[in-house]
Amino acid sequence: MEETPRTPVITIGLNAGQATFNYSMTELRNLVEANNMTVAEEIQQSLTKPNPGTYFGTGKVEELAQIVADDGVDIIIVNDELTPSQIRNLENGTKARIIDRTGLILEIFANRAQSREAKLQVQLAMLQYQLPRLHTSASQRLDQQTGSGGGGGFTNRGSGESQTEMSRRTIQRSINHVNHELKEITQAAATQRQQRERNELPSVALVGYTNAGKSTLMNALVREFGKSEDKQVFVKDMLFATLDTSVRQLVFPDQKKMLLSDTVGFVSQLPTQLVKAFRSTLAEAASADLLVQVVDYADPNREAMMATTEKTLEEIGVTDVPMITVFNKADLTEASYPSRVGDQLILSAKDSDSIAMLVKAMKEKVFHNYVTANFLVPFSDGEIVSYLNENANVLDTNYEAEGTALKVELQQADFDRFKKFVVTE
Ligand SMILES: Nc1nc2c(ncn2[C@@H]2O[C@H](COP(=O)(O)OP(=O)(O)OP(=O)(O)O)[C@@H](O)[C@H]2O)c(=O)[nH]1
Ligand SMILES: [Mg+2]
Repeated sequence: MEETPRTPVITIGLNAGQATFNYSMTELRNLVEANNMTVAEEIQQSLTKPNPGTYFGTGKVEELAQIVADDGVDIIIVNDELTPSQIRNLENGTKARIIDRTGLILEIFANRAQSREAKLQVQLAMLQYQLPRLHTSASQRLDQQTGSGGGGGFTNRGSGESQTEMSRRTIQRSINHVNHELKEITQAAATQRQQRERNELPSVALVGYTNAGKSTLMNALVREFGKSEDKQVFVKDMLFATLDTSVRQLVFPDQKKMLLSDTVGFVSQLPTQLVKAFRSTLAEAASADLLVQVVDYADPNREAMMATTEKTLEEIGVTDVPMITVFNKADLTEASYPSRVGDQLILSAKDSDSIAMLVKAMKEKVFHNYVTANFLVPFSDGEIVSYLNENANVLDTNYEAEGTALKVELQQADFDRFKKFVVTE
């Protein structure tokens, strides 16, 4: 397949002395490439406070205009979210199209969305991003119209206003429409989740910075412990490969079961519109019994990426779910793996000993309400024996005169249900 040529762009960031500045510019470069563009020139301006009108200082805007004219690059990507009027003023000053960080991330999500739900969620976020912008840019046009004098001031104002109002109404109507459709989809998902919760299976959610290897880990676990008909999830070396939540059931050789979910990755300053729109996708993490934070151990910016993940989890209201941290891609580093210290694991998703170590750690964390007991089940209650064989870890079975004698490791809830068959050794 022929690659479409990447569109060259200029990136620019405001350096206010924040420790994360360089990392955020690297991240912006990755976002640019994820959107099939390439950075022709990277510029920064040291300024403690943005200029309210143009975000950057007047000199910098002139410099940008010069580069645009000289290099023929006509898109400028700004590292932060700008106000609508800042975007407009910069566009006027540079004669280039301005895309802010939020707009860029929204574009990437829009290009990646596959499922109906993801598409609707992105659409909702985009509409919500447009709404205030539409208002201001339209009223600005209005100012220009009235300011330009001439006899038509009043009528122009009138038509301008009604046009804005009309566009606003159209967008608002679309928002309502999308919201309505999404509600139906998410209600179905919530019902499924409730059903699963009733099944009392513990749930584990893979979370973390985009491209860390969450989906690769999910696939490795499903390959070994999933049902044979379970599909593999999409894996690719790119930002935001996953935009949907997938849930799979894992069954271990001792009959213990858990639900594992894989979801959208994070990036710093994930637009609030997106976080809100993807709330239902991210709900899986919020309701999990355990989070597995996946970190790209081979990335020099991993500390900042972890901080980003923790901040995003806080933003979506996930604050007190226990967590283990997986430093993944150890095969690309000098570290020996797999290794584990407490709740921190260094491993590689491509290595089977690593997967075994991860499984052991996850099981320790979620299967703590298990007990081991001896049962004597009368032959007339054969269905209980079947139930235990399917749902518990039967360690020993003997057929005796009075019934089936079993030694079983089982959930406390099951133990309570079958208490009357318990015998002491
Ligand atoms: N060498 C190596 N590569 C890995 C490992 N785990 C994942 N990868 C690669 O890293 C890239 C991203 O993996 P994904 O599993 O798609 O990452 P993700 O965290 O699901 O990313 P998003 O869905 O985009 O948030 C792919 O090219 C994987 O093959 C690993 O342990 N070692
Ligand atoms: Mg993924």
